[in-house]
Amino acid sequence: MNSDSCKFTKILLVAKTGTGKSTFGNFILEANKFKTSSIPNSETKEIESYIVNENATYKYTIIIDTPGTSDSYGNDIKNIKKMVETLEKKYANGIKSILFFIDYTEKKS
Ligand SMILES: Nc1nc2c(ncn2[C@@H]2O[C@H](COP(=O)(O)OP(=O)(O)O)[C@@H](O)[C@H]2O)c(=O)[nH]1
Ligand SMILES: [Mg+2]
Repeated sequence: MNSDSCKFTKILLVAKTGTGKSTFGNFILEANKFKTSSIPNSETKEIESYIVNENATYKYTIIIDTPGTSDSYGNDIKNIKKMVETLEKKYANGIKSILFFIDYTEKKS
């Protein structure tokens, strides 16, 4: 990876709602930018992104929080389609990394 691509690294956070995507984003940003929720609904409705180390000359990262999958309102397909469209439009030069979150404490039925 050259220094230019480092400068624009983007991390996409993907997971079921309530798994901690927004919390993790805030942790990395060291700021409460993403709204979090303790109740199991879908807090993140739109794709949101913020820049880490905004004032640094090199290696800033845009971290992107997405609407959850297994949405509590049953909007998965709609959300995913919208997410892909928005990613193509807004982040056309590519996402460098995707982080998938899994709640390993959740009971499997
Ligand atoms: N115990 C615990 N709770 C967490 C952790 N990360 C997030 N949470 C809580 O889980 C809930 C959902 O988190 P949120 O970031 O809104 O999830 P999102 O829907 O994936 O964006 C919130 O009440 C958080 O405080 C974690 O690592 N441990
Ligand atoms: Mg969220």
